Amino acid sequence: MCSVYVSSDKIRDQFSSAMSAMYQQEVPQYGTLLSLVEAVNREVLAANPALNSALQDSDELMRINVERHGAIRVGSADELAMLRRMFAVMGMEPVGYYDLSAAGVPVHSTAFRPVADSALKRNPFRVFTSLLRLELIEKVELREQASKILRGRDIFTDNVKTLIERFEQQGGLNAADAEQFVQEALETFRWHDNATVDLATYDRLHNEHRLIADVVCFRGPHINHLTPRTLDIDEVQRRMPSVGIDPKATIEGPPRRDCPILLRQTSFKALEETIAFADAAEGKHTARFGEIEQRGIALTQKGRELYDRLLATARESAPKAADNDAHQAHLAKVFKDFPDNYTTLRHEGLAFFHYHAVKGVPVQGPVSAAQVDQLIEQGALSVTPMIYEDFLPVSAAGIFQSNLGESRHDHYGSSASQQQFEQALGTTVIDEIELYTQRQQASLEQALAQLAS
Ligand code: OOG
Ligand code: NI
Repeated sequence: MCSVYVSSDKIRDQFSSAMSAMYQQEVPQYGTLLSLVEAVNREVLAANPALNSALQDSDELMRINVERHGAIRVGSADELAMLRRMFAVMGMEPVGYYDLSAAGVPVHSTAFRPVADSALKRNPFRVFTSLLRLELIEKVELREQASKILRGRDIFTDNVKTLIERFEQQGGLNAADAEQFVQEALETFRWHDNATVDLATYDRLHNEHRLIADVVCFRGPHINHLTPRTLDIDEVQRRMPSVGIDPKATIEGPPRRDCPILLRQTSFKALEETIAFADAAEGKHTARFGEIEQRGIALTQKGRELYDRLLATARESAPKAADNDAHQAHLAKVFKDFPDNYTTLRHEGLAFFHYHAVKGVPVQGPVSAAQVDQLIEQGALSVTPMIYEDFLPVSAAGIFQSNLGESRHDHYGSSASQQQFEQALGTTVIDEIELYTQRQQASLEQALAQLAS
């Protein structure tokens, strides 16, 4: 029977495109950034036919044009739990746990994103979602005031809540409901230039931490950036000033390599925005910024440990350079210890791959997981890098901080609390490494079964 329901993949695709259109209206610089990224991606593909066909072969070329990640920050367990249900309508699940308190940001986070190969191919839209940790506010009175303000708001429209319940009861939404869902869900992420509190309250919360004011003083968790994916982040960073965009000093993450790993990111600061406060006072607030990312291969636990170790070595052996070229040169030197060809990355179990059976190549000898190298050599089996779909806590801290201006908080004494986060969320987060492991295993089994048949 043909389903009357719209697929979650389609709803997510529609939502991500509606969000992009809304953000383009809200933050014109985002539109400028999209054009720049598009132009650079086009040039990279034209100059590099091998990359072009590799991306085409791994079905990645299509998704790059629509690929975005966004970020929001919410204030309470109830808000986070309802968001989980909202994202589920779009086939997005919580993956990974990120503790930012160690970096002086009073939040912990997860990424809502699709998990299946087919869903990622269609549109890998992700939202980095942070929950404010009110318990980290030291002043009891201020903590209670913040908590009271948050209790008084509802960041979801009545209609979206009805549609979420309908989705859960029916197991899907029809076309008209799906369309309405997209519009209503968008409201949660919209910017409001009027605060719900008076200027004095805003200032008190802002003095505690700028992020606390951002979460507590508005009607909803406005989307604070929407990030396109580039194929050459160094080039985009270089060209940003020529289109009037001032990037942060350095690119976060690993250095430029022949085989890109994990995730590289850079951001620019958004302009100060005028806010009308509840007591009719006018003030300024800076929350929204722009960011670009370049994605590479996902690393295994072993690969990730090597990455973390080298990154720590780089940070210890030299303070972060103010200049990106110097920072990159230093990183590149330290990362010489990280193999930079796919064969070694695979042999040493440092990264994840997709396996594919190659049609029309006669197979010699047995077909089994133990024969993978021989089958690859014969040309019967091919491998493509599995893209990293997640985030990096150290990079995320750098992105947060570059947008927090001078009002820095050194660190919070508290430690990570995944359990507490999961309790608020109403479910456990998915372990990202386990997910990559399963996908790699499934692709290998499928490819071997095809070769054996
Ligand atoms: C999120 C910052 C983290 C990323 O790409 O690592 C992030 C935020 O500022 O809310 O978006
Ligand atoms: Ni981001």
